[in-house]
Amino acid sequence: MNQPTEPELPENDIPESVARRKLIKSFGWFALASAVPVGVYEWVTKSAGAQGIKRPLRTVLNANEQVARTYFSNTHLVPTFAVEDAAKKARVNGYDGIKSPIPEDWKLQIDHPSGTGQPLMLTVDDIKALPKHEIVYEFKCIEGWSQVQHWGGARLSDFLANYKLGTKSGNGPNPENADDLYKYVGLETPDKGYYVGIDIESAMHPQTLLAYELNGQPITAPHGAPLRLIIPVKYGVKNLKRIGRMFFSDERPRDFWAERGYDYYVGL
Ligand SMILES: Nc1nc2c(c(=O)[nH]1)N[C@H]1C(S)=C(S)[C@@H](COP(=O)(O)O)O[C@H]1N2
Ligand SMILES: [Mo]
Repeated sequence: MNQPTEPELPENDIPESVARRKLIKSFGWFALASAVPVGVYEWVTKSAGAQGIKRPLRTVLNANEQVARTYFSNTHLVPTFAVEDAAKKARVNGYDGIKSPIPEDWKLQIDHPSGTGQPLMLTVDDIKALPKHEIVYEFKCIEGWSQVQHWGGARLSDFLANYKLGTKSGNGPNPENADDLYKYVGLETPDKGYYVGIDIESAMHPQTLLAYELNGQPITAPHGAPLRLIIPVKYGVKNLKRIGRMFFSDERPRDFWAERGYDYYVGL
């Protein structure tokens, strides 16, 4: 896509081989995806941290697992890879909303759906207190490149369950009452320079993460520190870096690339 000129940040692109580009162009993603073994649901069961969780949280998360399963069967999981298959240096792309330094007082702001009451203000440690999940998968950009990358963070669905978010009742997602969920999650950078809207089903997908780690290390600024969205069922554009604010709505939230002519859902 026609990106504006991007500032040179230290951790920039690894040049991609011409052959790979051609392969992608001629066969599409299917060729790439089918060439590799599929580790279905492995990341769910093998993720670190999920077991040693305190009981009340565990209960909430079990209920949440059911919500995710109501929406998605295993066949809808994206293929996963071995950690060794991940690129040692992940490619960087897109600096909208992250050109200025990370705000020193950064917090994740969650608006109350009702529009009343104080927003929730959370730290990265709050996110790290949730079970950690890791995923190694093929990150895909609509510009025509892809890369196997290794991300770590909390499931967005666990986050919503734990903080009772995303519902009209304020009760947290309930498998018996899927209508209670708002239709969309909106995300934007602290400076509002980049923003996306995500359908709630994709947000609740078990592979969707609030990510704070890349290759086992804290995410660097160009990759979206301190916290970004990793949503493997969507193309790169929806994987917003440096989340500042999150909100819920039945109306489609504004979306940076949708406003510039791309499909709103950009699902895989
Ligand atoms: N804040 C912000 N997030 C963003 C973008 C951006 O320009 N600004 N670009 C998107 C696009 S098009 C892609 S492909 C991915 C790239 O993520 P990466 O730089 O970690 O590879 O970030 C997405 N998230
Ligand atoms: Mo992208």
